Amino acid sequence: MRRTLRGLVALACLLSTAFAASAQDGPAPDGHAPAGVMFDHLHEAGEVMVGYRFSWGRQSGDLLTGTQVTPDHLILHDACQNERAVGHEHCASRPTDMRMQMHMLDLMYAPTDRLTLMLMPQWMTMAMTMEPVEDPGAGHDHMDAHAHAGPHDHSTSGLGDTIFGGLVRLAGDAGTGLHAGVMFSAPTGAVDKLNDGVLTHYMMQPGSGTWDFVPTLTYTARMDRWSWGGQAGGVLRMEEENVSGYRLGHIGRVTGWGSYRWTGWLSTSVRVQHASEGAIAGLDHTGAGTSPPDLPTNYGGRFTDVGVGLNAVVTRGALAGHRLSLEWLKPVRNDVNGFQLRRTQALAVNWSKAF
Ligand SMILES: [Cu+2]
Repeated sequence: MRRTLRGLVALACLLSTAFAASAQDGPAPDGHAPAGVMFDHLHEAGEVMVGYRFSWGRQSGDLLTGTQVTPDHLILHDACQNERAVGHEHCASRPTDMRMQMHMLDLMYAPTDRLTLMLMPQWMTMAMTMEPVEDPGAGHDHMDAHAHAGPHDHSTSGLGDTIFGGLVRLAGDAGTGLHAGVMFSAPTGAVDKLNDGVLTHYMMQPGSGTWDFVPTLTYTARMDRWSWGGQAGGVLRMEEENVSGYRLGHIGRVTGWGSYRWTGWLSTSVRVQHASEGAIAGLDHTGAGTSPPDLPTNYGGRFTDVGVGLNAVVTRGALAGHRLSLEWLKPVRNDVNGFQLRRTQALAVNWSKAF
């Protein structure tokens, strides 16, 4: 009996030293936040990091009003209504599916332990499927006029906005603590992409068109195999309108996550995020004005997502220090302004290596 007890104590001591060692030696997979969180970590003085972030988002299926599915007759009569619209506009078409892809270069350099500089250029690709809205009250001629259209796709791609700035350590060290992100977004992405000769939907433009302030406050902590963190941040548009005469809504966002390290190279995470986004301000450029995403009032809302993620890091060998993380996000609540396609899922994938 006593021998068994002594054996257990020895095992416990051995395991705790192993855990302590795995928390200290080399890079830890949970040293970075889940893949969908940006501006989450700092570097030590002199360190450079090169990274690539990919994110994909999809909206499909129902057209929502607030949290509810929009009935067909409202899509036809209300979804394209606008105070500024001339006359009475009916929706001619509605989106049924939208895919967004972002490719981002993630460059970091820390001149001191307290400051890490970041530069993040991006490339955007957007694709949308639309279908005609049928008007049961219309005459036969009216139906024929739209009959040739059927579902159709249109897409845009191009350089997105360029994010740059610094992360400032307020307390703690490289792995844990509190830091502020003072980032800006330069309007390098286009806001004048056309579709059928008129300005395409705001959501299909690769850029915001305005200089934006992107502040964040991030807290991270760890204990043995557990780590957790939280971030509050936003996007504040610093100009009244862009070259196309409108301005996207401001965004506020809070997120919190917890992560468990299974081995020295692998951790998994759970995350909750809530975002609130304003409607579009300024002139509406809906030349045709015949589909919901052409109206500035059909943008923004309150969105809650839950994400599960996986972080891995190579701990030894020729590829030591290479990080790969992946996170899948599921919107659990969509509360949209106006009329909008339901957000269905999103994916974030990161690779990075520090030198
Ligand atoms: Cu980094």
